[in-house]
Amino acid sequence: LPHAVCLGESMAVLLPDGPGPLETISTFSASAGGAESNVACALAALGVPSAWISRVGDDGFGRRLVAEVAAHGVDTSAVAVDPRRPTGVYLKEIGGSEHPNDLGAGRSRLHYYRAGSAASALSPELLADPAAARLLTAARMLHLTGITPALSDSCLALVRALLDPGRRRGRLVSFDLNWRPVLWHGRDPRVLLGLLNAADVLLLGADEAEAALGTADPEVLRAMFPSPATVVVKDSGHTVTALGQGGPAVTEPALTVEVVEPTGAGDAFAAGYLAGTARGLDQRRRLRLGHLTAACTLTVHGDQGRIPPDDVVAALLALPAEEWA
Ligand code: KDG
Repeated sequence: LPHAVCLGESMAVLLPDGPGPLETISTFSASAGGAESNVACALAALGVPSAWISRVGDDGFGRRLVAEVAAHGVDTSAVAVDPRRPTGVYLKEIGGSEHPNDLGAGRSRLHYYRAGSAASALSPELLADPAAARLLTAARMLHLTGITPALSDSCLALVRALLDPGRRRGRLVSFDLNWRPVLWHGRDPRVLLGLLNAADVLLLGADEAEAALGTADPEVLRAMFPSPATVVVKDSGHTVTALGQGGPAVTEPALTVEVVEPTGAGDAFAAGYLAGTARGLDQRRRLRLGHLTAACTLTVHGDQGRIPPDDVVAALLALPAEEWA
């Protein structure tokens, strides 16, 4: 049975074969992606038994998603198949061509085709599903993100139900803000404030916190969310600060790596931090394991990096401060 359950939508991903606006692209390669399933895969790679709960359509993209996540050793027994709605899709647009509509070198944009998707029909009914209930009852950790409540009212109701103190049974809930403004069009993102405050561990990207919450100052964010035991603020990839309740702030710099492709690095950080929490590491080593896992993803194409062997990880976590990063 899983130690950690990650719940949320994953999608088929279509990556263009080169830079340029979509009107110029004729070849895309297909893969799979989604914040919460990325975390589940990276947790499994770090030796933390994990499960991913979601819904997919009764289509090839859905079957591919489930197969790919399961191939990482993640329990997918509670992924429901919806016969009436499709699996969501996103396309990536990458800047760097000469075309007048180009985004600009170094910039990229996700285009979602996920309105009315199978996962957007997730709802509190999930809690009565025996497969999902079995995993949730066993799990000591539940990982959620700010993407799910943006998808639909029923998804928001599910996230609220999962955060309800009466249902937690001592399970640690982590919540990554994962701010996706385009998904909130026509919906009120202020609901996020109550959700964030109901978690035990809050993971906030500094640029996302600035955009969604008006500040990236760790102390201000700590005061804004009094409930979570730990608030973790990730400063645009360079340093991460964890603030407990009343304890001193712990700040740890990222490893310096050659970035190949950043997608999924935030999810990898979350998985490393949570795996460190599951192992009972101190705060600094949790942050280091987060940075290390993120570095593995930053240095490859695709959302999943290869984690080094256990003895290498242990040696890196134990380095004196002046030799780290
Ligand atoms: O987190 C990296 C991607 O997998 C993610 O951005 C796609 O889940 C995704 C979303 O909804 O944006």
